[in-house]
Amino acid sequence: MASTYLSKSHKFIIHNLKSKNYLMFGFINLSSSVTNSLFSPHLVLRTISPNLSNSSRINPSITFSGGFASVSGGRRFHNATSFSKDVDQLSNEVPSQQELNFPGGKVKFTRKRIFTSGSNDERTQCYRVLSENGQLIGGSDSLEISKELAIKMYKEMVTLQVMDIIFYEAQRQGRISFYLTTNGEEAINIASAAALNNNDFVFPQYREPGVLLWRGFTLQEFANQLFGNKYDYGKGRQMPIHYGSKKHNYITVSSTVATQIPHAVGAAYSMKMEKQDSCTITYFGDGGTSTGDFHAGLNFSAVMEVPVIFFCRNNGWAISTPINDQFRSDGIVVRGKAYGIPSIRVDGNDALAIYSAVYEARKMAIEKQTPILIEALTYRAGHHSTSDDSTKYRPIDEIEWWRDDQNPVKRFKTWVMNKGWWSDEAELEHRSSIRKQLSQAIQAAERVEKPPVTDMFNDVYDVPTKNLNEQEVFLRKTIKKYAQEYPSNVVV
Ligand SMILES: Cc1ncc(C[n+]2csc(CCOP(=O)(O)OP(=O)(O)O)c2C)c(N)n1
Ligand SMILES: [Mg+2]
Repeated sequence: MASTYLSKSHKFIIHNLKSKNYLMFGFINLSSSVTNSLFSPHLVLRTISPNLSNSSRINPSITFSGGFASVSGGRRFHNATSFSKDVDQLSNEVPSQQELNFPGGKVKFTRKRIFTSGSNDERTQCYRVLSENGQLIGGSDSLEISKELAIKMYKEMVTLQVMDIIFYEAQRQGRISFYLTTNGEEAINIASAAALNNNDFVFPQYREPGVLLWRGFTLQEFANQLFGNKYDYGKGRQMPIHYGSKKHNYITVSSTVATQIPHAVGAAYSMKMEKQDSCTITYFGDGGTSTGDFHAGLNFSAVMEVPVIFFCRNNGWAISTPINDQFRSDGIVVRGKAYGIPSIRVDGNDALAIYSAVYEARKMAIEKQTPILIEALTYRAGHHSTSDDSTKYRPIDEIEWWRDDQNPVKRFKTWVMNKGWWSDEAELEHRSSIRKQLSQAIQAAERVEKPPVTDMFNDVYDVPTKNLNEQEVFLRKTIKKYAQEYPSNVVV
């Protein structure tokens, strides 16, 4: 579309040098996108004669000047000068300072045939507040964090670590079918959650259970989902780790990579229409940025100016694919600029930097009604999931360096300890209490019966289809015939 626009605009200039009988108008028809579909703003190009320019068929918010479309009141289309001036200037030798009035702002001309560099010679800087040894870096922009908040953040990071250890072991013991840790990304989980409000909707990937934990999802609720028992809100239909909670405004995890991104944009757009004092946040990995949904989501959000925070956890790997095999850009943060989105790169292992960045991002998103992109640099210190062995494709030294030297929980702990807010005794007590609670939660979740077989077939069709009915009858017969192959607590 952009190339069509350019070539048509170009033709327009030439055309008008010959004759002024026809004008070319290009405009973004925003109104139809609102009424027709959330995801289809129409960029419309039209050629009409001047006598149609006052026609009621033309969007009255569009003003024309210099032959280039300009949306009055729109913040991205402005600075039009007179038509004749453009023509005069273009017909002369082009002075180097001359600018082209183009939608989005003035563009300077140059005589130099310069291609913009595609290399990452100067990489985008990374915002950090806490040094690797847990010391506050002097002069850094950061928000004050109260003792109460800091302790809560630290305790939740530890809870997440203990959850990962215990649930991972439960999978290894064959008690649950699958698990996936947040190892190395605890600060991202907890510090970002702490900077949000509970009325902000979360559209997660699968490595952010800490956000749900922060909002009050209980260890028992986590265990119920992992065991797929009748108290699982997903009725046992999903694999473990597909948590979701209506009460906590946490949309259910979808393991289809990046589908949550356009959903978050659409929901943010509805918040904008309803003038709500909230935003959405969507989390995704570096792998998620290699999908079309990521690009469509970013572009749509920028054009529609919606309050969404895109939080990319760039942890270096998409299962066994390293980031160098995924993109050649300077990571993810630079993509924001390409789409017109304010963006920041942040140290993903620095809880204070994440907290400050997300807090500010939320404020900007709501006050300015704009999307924000955050790229957090971190490392997936665990295997991708229990179905993976990452030592097969990456050096153990690399894993250990990130897990030990760059550990986000250790870094934050040093800071809270130095403040005198935390102690080794408090740590022991907290860890052992969480371990105990988890062990009880697992035992309880295991005892609870599975959802009834009928739940596998309902909630989709008002009247189940013939083939669904047949499958249900077949499944019931099979369970009865091979009862020893099925959990004894399935209600058939
Ligand atoms: C559309 C789609 N393609 C591929 C997969 C398989 N898959 C599951 S997780 C994953 C890697 C995602 O990596 P990333 O987004 O970086 O998240 P991370 O696991 O590193 O947190 C892939 C390719 C999928 N689930 N969905
Ligand atoms: Mg990744």
